Amino acid sequence: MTKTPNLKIALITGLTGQDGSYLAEILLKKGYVVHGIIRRASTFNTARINHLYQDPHNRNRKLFLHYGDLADAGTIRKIIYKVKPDEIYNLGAQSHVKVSFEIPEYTMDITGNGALRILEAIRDFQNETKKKVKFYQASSSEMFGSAPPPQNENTPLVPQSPYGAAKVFACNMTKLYREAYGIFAVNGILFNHESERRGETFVTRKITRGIARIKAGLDKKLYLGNLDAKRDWGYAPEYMEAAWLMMQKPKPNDYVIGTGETHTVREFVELAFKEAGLSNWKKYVETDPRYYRPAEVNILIADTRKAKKILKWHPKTKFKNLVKIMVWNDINELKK
Ligand code: NAP
Ligand code: G4F
Repeated sequence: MTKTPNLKIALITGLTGQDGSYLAEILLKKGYVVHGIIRRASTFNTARINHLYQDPHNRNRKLFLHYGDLADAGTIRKIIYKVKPDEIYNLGAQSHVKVSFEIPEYTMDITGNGALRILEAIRDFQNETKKKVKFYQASSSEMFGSAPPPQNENTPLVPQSPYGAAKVFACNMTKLYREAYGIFAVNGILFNHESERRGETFVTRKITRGIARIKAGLDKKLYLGNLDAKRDWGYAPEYMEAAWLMMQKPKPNDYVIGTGETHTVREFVELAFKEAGLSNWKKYVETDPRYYRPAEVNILIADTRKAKKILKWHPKTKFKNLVKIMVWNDINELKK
């Protein structure tokens, strides 16, 4: 791999996901060369990054894609040795909490062990080449589980799902490799963040897509699970800026990122229907036990004092505006 002098090189796992696509945009704008690991699929999985794609024949291209999988240590290692990244962002995961109850072992392998595979490769790469590589782990507020809010970097981790437990493992390994081997490794403990690119089965996007379909006359009902759960919802692109900031500090550390505000799923539903001009949401929404989880995280509220003080990071998009952005995006998408 030829290295263009003075350009920082980033490697992103989970490039094709919501966060990976925003992070790639941010890093390309900052002048990075970006490498992303993507999974082979029988259908295209690159919709979120198609606008960033650069022809492999373009000699000045800054975005490179590599096939790989977090289950496959050998390929991950090969890519790291080939790319020689300055910064690795591990955003790849089986990221759906409800699904993690159905495929717990797989979730642990990808969401938990995936991080360890990268850390081990970094350890060897640094030892052999003496080149420093920084590591970002996409940790999650789901790790707090049943710990009472507000939650910060010192709050005990009491996960309530296989996904949460897998993230705790990856978070602990990240801390351990920082302390034991001196690797620049950080945990970004991010609370729920949403956007127009949010996966369609997470509750916010499920609601806004459902509303668009009801408004267009395609569906009559929207079926949801627990409407009483409370989440601290922010806007995804701002959270990826925070991830980058953590990697630019002189010393590695862990940071909680969120808005400090919490809302029930019911509040999201009510506001989103109202925004779309459908005033009586109860006419359209039904609860279905299949969307309930065997264990639930009841309430999340971020205490972001550390990020505000050290990273100078502040959330900008308020809850009401986030709902508005997502509702109109889905209504307009459907019209297209
Ligand atoms: P997402 O949209 O579900 O994206 C997950 C990414 O991981 C996708 O690119 C996916 O590839 C990839 N992936 C899945 N399994 C993989 C495997 N076996 N090997 C390699 N890549 C694999 O998630 P997101 O919302 O962008 O979240 C990014 C990261 O932050 C995740 O680790 C998530 O757990 C964590 N997180 C998210 C939030 C949030 O609110 N969004 C909050 C805290 C932490 P495909 O496109 O091929 O499926
Ligand atoms: O949108 P959700 O599926 O997100 P959840 O479980 O909070 O997880 C997300 O945020 C985590 C950060 O805390 C990330 F780490 C994780 O990767 C993911 O991005 O569900 C939010 C709430 C839950 O309480 C759920 O029980 O909405 C409730 N809910 C109610 N009805 C529903 C539904 N969730 C989904 N997905 N689908 C429903 O029909």
